[in-house]
Amino acid sequence: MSPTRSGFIAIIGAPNVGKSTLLNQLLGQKIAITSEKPQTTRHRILGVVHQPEAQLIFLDTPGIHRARGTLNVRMVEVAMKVMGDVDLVVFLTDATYPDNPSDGIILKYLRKRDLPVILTINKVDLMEKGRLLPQIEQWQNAYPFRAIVPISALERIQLDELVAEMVAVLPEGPRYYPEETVTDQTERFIAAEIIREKVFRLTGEEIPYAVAVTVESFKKRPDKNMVDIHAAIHVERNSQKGIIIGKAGRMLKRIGEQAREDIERMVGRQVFLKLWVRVQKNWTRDERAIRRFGY
Ligand SMILES: Nc1nc2c(ncn2[C@@H]2O[C@H](COP(=O)(O)OP(=O)(O)OP(=O)(O)O)[C@@H](O)[C@H]2O)c(=O)[nH]1
Ligand SMILES: [Mg+2]
Repeated sequence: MSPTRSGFIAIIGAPNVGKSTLLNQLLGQKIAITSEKPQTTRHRILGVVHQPEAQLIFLDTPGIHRARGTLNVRMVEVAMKVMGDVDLVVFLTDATYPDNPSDGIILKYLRKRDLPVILTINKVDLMEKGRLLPQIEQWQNAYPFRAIVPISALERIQLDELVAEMVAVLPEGPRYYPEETVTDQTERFIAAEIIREKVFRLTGEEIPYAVAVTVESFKKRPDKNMVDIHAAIHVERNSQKGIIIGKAGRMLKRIGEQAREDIERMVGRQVFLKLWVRVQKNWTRDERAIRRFGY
């Protein structure tokens, strides 16, 4: 039997390029929330792929960009820190956004390090093949990547090829996690994230960035196949509270219904979800509040 290859792989990229979508597809399971709005991911999220001869430990990260505001700066710091502490970086870009200035920030950082990097051009399902070649050439001249792999995370195009390239770069090593480990996140944390995802997906431009979710209680009823979850949605202003609640409470109801369905799928039980909205003035600029919300 050949020895196991294993290691930690950072999924790095500008906001909204599809990092969390890629992580979920590689795992075959949804552990990271995704949305069409940038700055969806706020934590480092670990997911483990087990193969007969390899173990790949992925770290999904917040999108790197020129950050303004205390919360955004914190998120970028999280991503930068992850990048400095892995065996391999998967640098994800968006084929439909070739001259993304955030890619430039990442390149600059990579050039200062001596890390193996695989460039992964995502969303090729939205592109004609011919338009991809000049992009690949440009990237080849920009950095000595170990490989350049065009993929579609959403349509699962070329994901096996990408994994093969990653395994080839990883060193021989132990299995760091037991076979049954998919992530280090708790169900309680993922439940909070799912609620935040629904806010991101259902509300307009301004609201998502002002939102944090905390699960105040998460209790499995011993007698019934049921979980009781109480969670608070925090916003920065009264006007935002009004939008989240919606006319006659309709928005909050939709958020709750959609979140409940996803959480039920995750825990495999019926869920009773109680949501409310709290105003915490300007929390995204308040160091202490940011920490209290787990960022
Ligand atoms: N067409 C297409 N859309 C994709 C693909 N991959 C991701 N998306 C979409 O791109 C948007 C962003 O995806 P995410 O996975 O949330 O992106 P992210 O890089 O994690 O974003 P942040 O966490 O905000 O940095 C979502 O609407 C996805 O459905 C792809 O291969 N093709
Ligand atoms: Mg993400």
